[in-house]
Amino acid sequence: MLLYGLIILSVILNCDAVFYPIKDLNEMINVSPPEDQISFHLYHYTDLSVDDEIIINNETSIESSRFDSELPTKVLIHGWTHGKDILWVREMREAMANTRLWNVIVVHWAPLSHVIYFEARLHTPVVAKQVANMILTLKKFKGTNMSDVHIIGHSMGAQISAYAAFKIREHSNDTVGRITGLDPAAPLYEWPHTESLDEVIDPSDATFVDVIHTNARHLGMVSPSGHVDYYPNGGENQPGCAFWICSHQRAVDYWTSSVKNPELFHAYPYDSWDEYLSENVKKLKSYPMGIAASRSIPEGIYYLEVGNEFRQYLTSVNSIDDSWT
Ligand SMILES: [Ca+2]
Repeated sequence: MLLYGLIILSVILNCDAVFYPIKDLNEMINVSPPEDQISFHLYHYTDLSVDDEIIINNETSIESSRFDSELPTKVLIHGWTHGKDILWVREMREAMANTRLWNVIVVHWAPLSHVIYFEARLHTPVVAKQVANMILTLKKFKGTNMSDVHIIGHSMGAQISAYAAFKIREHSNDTVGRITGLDPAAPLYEWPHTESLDEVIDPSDATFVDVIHTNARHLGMVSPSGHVDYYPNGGENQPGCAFWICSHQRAVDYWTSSVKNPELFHAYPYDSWDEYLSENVKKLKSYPMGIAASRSIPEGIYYLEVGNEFRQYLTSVNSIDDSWT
């Protein structure tokens, strides 16, 4: 019954999942996925059409890459059914690499993410472990300071970010500088409820944890799970979206557009969305959402209205624009 329930869940969340091969439940739980199906790709503004693969414990792969040890490092992690070359990852990595401010490394775990949701969830600890190993490889060969590492993950990738940071601390006692959760996945993380937060994003995972909720209560977590939690348009449904998956994807659109214009989003620390809406002229001080957020922002929850102003910063809107007019 459990397996059938999980299959139905996968179908609800993504119709493509019905085409994935269904393995025996015992095989899913007991067989560890091969670690070589997770790879790491550095992108550099000098030529964004090619990447330099970073290989765990392989100094040559780093020395021959365009990794710059003088710059902080941003690590991007996709979620379920996605991979490094899906449109939103391409657009995000290019926007970030073009700033020339950071090393930009994309985690590619597509071979393990293109399975039913439950099986992908079982793969995430291995992905997180390898992300931690990759980051510790940078520390080992390039002296990367963990406080200069910022992991950005969408959906299941946000949860992997948190667990990778947990594994880094477990291994080296270092705390990662920042984690950004872009609508962190709720199914099998927030519901059903689990007591342990080891594999779930929370403020203990990094010096600064910021979270953007765009499909809260559905595909994304509703609970505040960072030092700073943003709920654009109330956090549950986004304008132009008729389906959950569209609102869920909006978090990456908002993030990438904030990279292009760090002053695009102004959020306010109201106690609720209704309170935000009730005050036409905002009396409270605003704070940035997106790339410009930092540990200096007072901890708490933030609300803001987002219309279609972000679209001008994207070559195409990655979400399913099912009702946008
Ligand atoms: Ca955690």
